[in-house]
Amino acid sequence: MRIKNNHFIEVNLIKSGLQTNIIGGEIKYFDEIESTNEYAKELAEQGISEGTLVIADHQKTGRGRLDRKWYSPRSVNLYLSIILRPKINIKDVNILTLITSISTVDTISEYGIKPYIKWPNDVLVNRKKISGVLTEVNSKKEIVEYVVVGIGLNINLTRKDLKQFENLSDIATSMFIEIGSLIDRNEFLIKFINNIDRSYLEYSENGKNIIVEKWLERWDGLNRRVKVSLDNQSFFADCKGLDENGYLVVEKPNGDKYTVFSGDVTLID
Ligand code: BT5
Repeated sequence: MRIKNNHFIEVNLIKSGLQTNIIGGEIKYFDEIESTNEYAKELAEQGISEGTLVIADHQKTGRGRLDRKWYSPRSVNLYLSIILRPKINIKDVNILTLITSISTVDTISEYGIKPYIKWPNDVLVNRKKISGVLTEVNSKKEIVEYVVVGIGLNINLTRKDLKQFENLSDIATSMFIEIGSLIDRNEFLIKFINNIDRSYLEYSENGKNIIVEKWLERWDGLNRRVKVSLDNQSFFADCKGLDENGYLVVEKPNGDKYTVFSGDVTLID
């Protein structure tokens, strides 16, 4: 079955639904782009204002972390990047990824789906990935100049679509695959951006502890066994929580605690 999606992305509709303080003041929309993150970084370099959103219907070279690809077919999903200029130290940037994952979980939950977060940036449903975040930062010394938060959300993607991309069928899902009905992408985006904006404001006003707490409530990794893969080594450990900056704390079998700043963490149970 080929899905016919009547819900085009409509910038005016989105603007009229946003109830935000910071995000979405300016929206740049593209039918097609290389990568919304790449373009958002160019805009940020040129000094564009905080909260600018870059949205595309299709990405030709959508990117994941560590030079991986993000499958970005036309007219079914959401691909967007948000330019932020928080006055924070570079060590706190990970909090923005946490905010994004929390907002993704909360928005998807509004449709009767039960997602949860896998550290650092994935949102999963029934153990399959429905969304990913790529956070890129530019800083001067320790202070952040701008952050581009890029989000890919699988909305109306079908199982057939998934077969066209290497190895995705077993590890990815979409809202359509989970609930069997089409989602209005404009409506979803409005809810999502409103949620992120609220959470970002909460962070600016109250600090990061509340964000870490909310993230932990939406995480299902506590005490679970993982394989931690770093550049030059890997080891097994049990997940224990987040440190104050949002990095994963694990415990090795000998009881040593280790904080994972980057790299891959795979659940093995
Ligand atoms: C991520 O990377 O999960 C971050 C993805 C961010 C994509 C957004 S889209 C808008 C913005 N512009 C961009 O160019 N990027 C951002 P990572 O954790 O490295 O996961 C990448 C892996 O997820 C791939 O190696 C695949 O296994 C899998 N993958 C690729 N496309 C997928 C999709 N559409 N749905 C689920 N999984 C996917």
